[in-house]
Amino acid sequence: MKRIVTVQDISCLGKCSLTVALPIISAMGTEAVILPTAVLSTHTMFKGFTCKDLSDQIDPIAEHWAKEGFTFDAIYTGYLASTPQINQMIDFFERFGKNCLKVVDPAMGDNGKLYPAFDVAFAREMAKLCAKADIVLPNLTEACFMLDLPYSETPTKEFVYDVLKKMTDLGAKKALLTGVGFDEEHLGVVGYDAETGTYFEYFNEKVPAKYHGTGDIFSSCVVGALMAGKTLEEASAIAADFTSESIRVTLADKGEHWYGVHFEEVIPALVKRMEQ
Ligand code: PXL
Repeated sequence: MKRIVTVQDISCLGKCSLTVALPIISAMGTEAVILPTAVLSTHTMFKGFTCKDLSDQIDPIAEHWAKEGFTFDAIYTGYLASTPQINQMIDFFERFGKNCLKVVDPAMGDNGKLYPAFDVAFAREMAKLCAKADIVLPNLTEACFMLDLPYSETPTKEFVYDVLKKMTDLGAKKALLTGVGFDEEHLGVVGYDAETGTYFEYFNEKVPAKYHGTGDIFSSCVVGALMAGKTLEEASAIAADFTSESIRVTLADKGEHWYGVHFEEVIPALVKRMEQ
C-alpha cells in the first residue's frame, strides 16, 4: 500500500485540512500519515477561534521517523500555521523528499484575500516552498499573492496561462490552478506541465455557492488519485467532479453547513469511480 504524509492543521470543527484529507485519502486506498501544523477550535473563518501552533513538534517528529527509517510515496503540504514552518517544510523535503512526490497546496487565501493569519511576507515565503515541489495546487488568489500579480475575479485565458507558466518558472514541475472559469457558467481547473510545455483544463457547471474547505477537498482527492496511479490530468477531473458534487449535495441542505461541504455523501461514488 502507498503511504503519504500530509502536513496541515487540525481544525477540530470546520471540515477542512486534516479532517477532510484523512477520510478522502484513506477512502481512495492510500495510507495517510499526518503531521499537524496547529490545532484550532475551528477554521479561521469563525470568530474567536483558538490556535495552538505545533512548530516545536515538527522537527522531533521528523527526527523520530527518520530514525525509524520511514519513507513516503508522497508529501502533501497544506495549511501551514506560521512563516517558520515554511522553512521546516523545506528541510522536511530535503530529508524525506527523495524518490517521493512533493505536492504543495499553498493554502492561505481565497476570493482575492489572504486568510486572517497571513500577510504578503508569508505568501512570498510560501513561493519558496512551491519552488521545491513537483506539483503545486494554488487557487488564483494564492498564485497572485505569490507572484505579486493583480488578482482578477474574471481572469482571461491568457492571464491564467501566464500565471501557471510563472508558477512553474519558480521551480515546480507542474501547476494546477483551481477554482477558475472563463465564462459565467463553468468553474474548474487549468493545469500546466512545464516538462512537456502543455496545458490542460477541466470544467464543471458552476454551482452558485461558495463553501470553505473545498480547496482542501480538491487537493486531497488529487493526491489520492495520483497515488492510485492516475495521471495529473485524470486526477484533476476526478477531484473537480468530487468537489463540485460535494458542493451540490450541500446546497440541497439549505445552507445549514455554511462552513464546509458534505463530501462524506459523495465518498461512495468516489470509491466506485476509483475502481474503474
Ligand atoms: O481550507 C483552508 C483552511 C485550512 N485551515 C485553516 C483555515 C482554512 C481556511 O480558512 O482557516 C485553519
